Amino acid sequence: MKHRLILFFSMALLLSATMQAAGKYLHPAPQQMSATGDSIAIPTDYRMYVFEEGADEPALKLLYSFLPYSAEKAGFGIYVGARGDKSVKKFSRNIPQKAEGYYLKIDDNNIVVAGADRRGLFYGVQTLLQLVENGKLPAVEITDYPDVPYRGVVEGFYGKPWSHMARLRQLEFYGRNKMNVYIYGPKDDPYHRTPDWRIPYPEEEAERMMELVQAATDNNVIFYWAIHPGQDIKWNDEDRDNLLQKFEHMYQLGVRGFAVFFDDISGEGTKADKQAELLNYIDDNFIQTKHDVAPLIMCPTEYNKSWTKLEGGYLATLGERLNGDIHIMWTGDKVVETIDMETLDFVNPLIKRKAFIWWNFPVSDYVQPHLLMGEVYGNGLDIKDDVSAFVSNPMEYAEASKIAIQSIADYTWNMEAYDSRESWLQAIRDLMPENAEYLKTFVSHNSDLGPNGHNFQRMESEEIAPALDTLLNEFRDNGTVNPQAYEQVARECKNIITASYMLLTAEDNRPLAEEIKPWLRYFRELGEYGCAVLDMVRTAADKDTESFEAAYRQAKALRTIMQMTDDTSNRDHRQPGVKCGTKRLLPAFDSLFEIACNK
Ligand code: 14T
Repeated sequence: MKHRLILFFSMALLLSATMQAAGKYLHPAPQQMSATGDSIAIPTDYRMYVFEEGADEPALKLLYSFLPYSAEKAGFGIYVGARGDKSVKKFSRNIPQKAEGYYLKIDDNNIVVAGADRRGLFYGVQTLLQLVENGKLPAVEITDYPDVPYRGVVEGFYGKPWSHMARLRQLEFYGRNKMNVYIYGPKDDPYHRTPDWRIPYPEEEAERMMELVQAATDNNVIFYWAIHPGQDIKWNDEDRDNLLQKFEHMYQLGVRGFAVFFDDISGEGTKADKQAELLNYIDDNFIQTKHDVAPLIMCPTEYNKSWTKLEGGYLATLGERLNGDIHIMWTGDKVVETIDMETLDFVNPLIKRKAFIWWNFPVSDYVQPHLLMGEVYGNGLDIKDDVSAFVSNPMEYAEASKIAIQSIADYTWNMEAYDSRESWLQAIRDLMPENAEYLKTFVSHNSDLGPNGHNFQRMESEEIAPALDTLLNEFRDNGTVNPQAYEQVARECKNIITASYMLLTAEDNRPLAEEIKPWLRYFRELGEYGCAVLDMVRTAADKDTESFEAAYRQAKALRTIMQMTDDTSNRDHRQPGVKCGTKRLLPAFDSLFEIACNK
């Protein structure tokens, strides 16, 4: 036993040392991985053993983009396939008995990528690509599979729907991050909601839908199309057929996943028995008869605990009546809340199945002036066996949402290994590889939601917070300046200004730079305001009245400019404006300004 433990720890050490030496942090983290030796150069002479399939198989397309097919006789063998394929028969014992799992082995003589199924194979190839560094591949053995069956995104926010280009970029990103669902359901697409849910897409939009479906397929993502009929649906045969006809239209466009949302409605449409009857009908007469369609998903009207009226029996009715294979969405104890075991202990028995989590983060449609680019934390790390899915409702800013989405990918793949900070830092590096330091500065001060109707809170500016507190307290209480704290805050203000113009002109992710442009301008003004306030503090402490006067006037002007930017940017019709640093920076600067004026 003791020896085994020692062996285990030395293996673990070897593993972390080797992976670090290889400079690689795989994400999502594999379930099991061991480093087995030195790295190998990416082979140039090899023979590939591949399963027979059309060249449009996504796993192969991806593989060939990096190792072109070769049937040459050579010493090095590359074995690629999924369980049941002749090409990987030798390794079938190594393939995990888990949906979407894979076995990956790299050594001096072979590369083996063996999936439990086609999607698992695709994920194995994704991992292989991620392992490449400087023309080398580490010798490793990996056994991997996801914790949560469905992982992905529901485009389900109010506000400007994502652009076509943004969606194409997302789908590729989901594939890379081993996410398998995208649910199309933007509240402001008229063909999704009342009253036009009955009408087929015009030709141009239909064309784009087909492109999206294709992009999803290429990335092994299930494209779900959601309908939101509840505000005006009549519980009669005519509307039932309208809905089925719309689904048939979407099926013709290539859609193979369907969802019906009954959230945020009032009146007749909210009746559980009617909803269940309709959904079972759709399930029996459409989903099941097509044979190539993913399970039906529904979003209930009472989609969170705080809105649940147990006496009314709404959820119990759904739980009892809905066909067992229909998924029921759930946002948690509130509209916006983290998910833990207690959340699921409440809902799962009621709905008689595992909840399909619709997580309302990083959606910002209720706090439009804020960007939610902070760490993803607070969800239970022990809930993998109690959810059927975990999908994120993002911001209308698709690129900016990728920080949270990538962390949700990491979390849902391997909860035990999930480290919110590491995942966040990696997401920042991936999003803007050339400007990661600047992006980190920006997002460090862009996660607070401010006061909001859902009372959801996120931390912000944690690294600089102690210095801000020290500076503020000593200046308020004694009129003195703490030199270390002052230095640290001054440096951060300069970093903020630098980050702002570096990101405005960054070339490594133009779409992101465009999305966050108004915030970048405001961010720079905030940094400049901070510098001016620090000048006020210093000159006040020095009793240098003349310099203080100049600093005061500058700070005041900059604060006015910030207000102007807030008043003229991001003209959302409900909640216009831009805000950054609302949790710590801005309140601290404003307080320092006040105190300095009263000294
Ligand atoms: F379907 C639900 F799970 C859901 O969350 N629905 C909406 C969603 O589209 C929106 O993006 C999200 C965040 O604002 O919240 C739900 O919408 C609401 C929530 C409210 F509390 C709309 C009005 C509310 F008062």
